[in-house]
Amino acid sequence: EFPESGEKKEQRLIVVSNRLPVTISKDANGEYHFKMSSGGLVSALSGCKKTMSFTWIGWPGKDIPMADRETVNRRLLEEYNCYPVYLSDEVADRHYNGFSNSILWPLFHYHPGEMNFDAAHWLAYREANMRFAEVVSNFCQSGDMVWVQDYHLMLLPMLLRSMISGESAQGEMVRKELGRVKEGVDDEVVKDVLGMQPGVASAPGEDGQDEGVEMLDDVEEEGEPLEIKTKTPPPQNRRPHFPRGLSTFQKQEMVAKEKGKDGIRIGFFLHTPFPSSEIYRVLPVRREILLGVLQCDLIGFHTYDYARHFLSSCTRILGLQTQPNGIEFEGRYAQVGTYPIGIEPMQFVEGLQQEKVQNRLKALETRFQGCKVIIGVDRLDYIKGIPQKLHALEVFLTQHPEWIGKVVLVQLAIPSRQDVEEYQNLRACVNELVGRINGRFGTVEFMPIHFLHKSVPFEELTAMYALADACLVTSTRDGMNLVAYEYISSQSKRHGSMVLSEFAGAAQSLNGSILINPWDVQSTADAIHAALEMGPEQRKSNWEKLFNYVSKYTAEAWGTTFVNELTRLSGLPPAGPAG
Ligand code: ADQ
Repeated sequence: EFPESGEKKEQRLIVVSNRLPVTISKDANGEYHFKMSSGGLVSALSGCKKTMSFTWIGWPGKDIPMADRETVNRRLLEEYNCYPVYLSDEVADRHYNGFSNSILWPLFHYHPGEMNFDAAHWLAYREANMRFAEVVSNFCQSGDMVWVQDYHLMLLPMLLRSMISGESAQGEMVRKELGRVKEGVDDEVVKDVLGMQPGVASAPGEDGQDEGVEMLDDVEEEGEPLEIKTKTPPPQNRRPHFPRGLSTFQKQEMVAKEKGKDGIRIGFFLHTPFPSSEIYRVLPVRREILLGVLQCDLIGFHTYDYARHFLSSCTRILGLQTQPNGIEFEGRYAQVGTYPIGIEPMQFVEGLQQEKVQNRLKALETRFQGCKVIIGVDRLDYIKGIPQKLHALEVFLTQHPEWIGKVVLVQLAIPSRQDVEEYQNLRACVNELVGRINGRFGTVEFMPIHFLHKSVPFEELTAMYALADACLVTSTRDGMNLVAYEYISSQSKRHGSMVLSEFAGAAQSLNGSILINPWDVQSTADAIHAALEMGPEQRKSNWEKLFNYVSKYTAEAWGTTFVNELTRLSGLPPAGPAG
């Protein structure tokens, strides 16, 4: 499309993530301050920003009083290209700590035992996704690309699609249910809303209105084996008359065109693993979550296995037929692909040149002279396999006492999700193990484990990475694991060994690492030994392979590849529109 000026209209990209990359604070004088964070996603999108007009939509991390919102919103948009989605504290807490981190997170990382399903968390998850959909649908225009990030927002593609097109009744259905669910979530209402399993079909409202809710009518028309049933016919005045034989996709586009919101492409990327369908099917709302993302044009995962698990869950749970690279749903084709994320290695390479970092590195080298250093850097999360790492070190030191006093593990653990009970239990467990191992192998002069439960600044992190002779990643499941990438980027001099769990997505890419099964304590202990004893030539050749990969598959390349692919897609099934 060309605007009147004759210049090519700039492609607009809207990135949606749970948290905005800006932290807002208010000082004693009531003045607001904003601080941009430098997370991986921020650098990943730097490439797209060069060629597109770019806006980021997300939760700002706190509720802002109504009276201040206008000022805060304006500054966020003008200074940071950010647009906030406000959530009440309770919805935010249940959405983030409740459903996202106590239900989806454990399940997606093969910890069903840690999953605490709670109907009120589910309602809050839907409500938060609905708030996001409202903000995004108001914001977006014809031809926009919307890229939704991660497991916090898996209903958003469906809700957004229904809002921009007004075609699918699902969004309205959820809104109607949630309209009856006031904050504080009443148990009777929860029972009422969830009493309509299977699927998400709703009973007609109790509030006297007989506005029926139509669910996935086209899917039934097209003979898909979904269990969801139409309850009552839709009110005639809500939908235009469509010529016979149009697919849902075509109908959605017709309505969206009238609203000036047609041709909007939606992408979704999952940063965690997508588990095997045998694990995924444990989720009480397994259908809803799948249906939530199926309205996308492009669905991305870190690895081929995650993509395959997603497709087989669609087959087994929704009865849909899939292609190796996607799935046709309601006349739209959702392409499914693998887009392994990376980092910006030059940030570490250049960071290492800074005088401050060099001075710190020298000081650390003096401190640890005559002693090899193994580094571990993890959020304190049960998926990171920190207890397994400590057990393996204990076995290694028991079997190789000649190394006692000659190797230390520096374990940096960034505090994470401390409001969730499982994380508090993990912290106690790790503290106990560190104490036990240090008590057993330590002396007055020497401690085998240096455990820091805090976030460390970039300069310190880079110096630690450069110092270490080996890096130990023992995740029991991990979408990708960027720590491995950061370590490799900081090792141009030492060529340290990378010991990497085969259960981290990174294991599929980082050829040149020593792969381990963290559940196998003996082989992990053996890998620690091999890493420490490896000769310089082998280390150099491993590192060159690894660094080559890390330099090529950067965060920026990841963002650009995904967005370019999304730009290319029409939403139509490969063989043309169905019906
Ligand atoms: P995370 O689970 O957070 O990310 P990871 O990819 O390893 O895991 O990234 C962690 C980041 O936190 C790294 O940049 C690291 O430097 C930093 N960090 C960790 N501990 C720190 C400490 N003590 N001090 C300072 N910084 C620290 C999720 C998925 C991953 C996936 C990413 C990106 O769980 O599997 O790789 O998203 O998709």
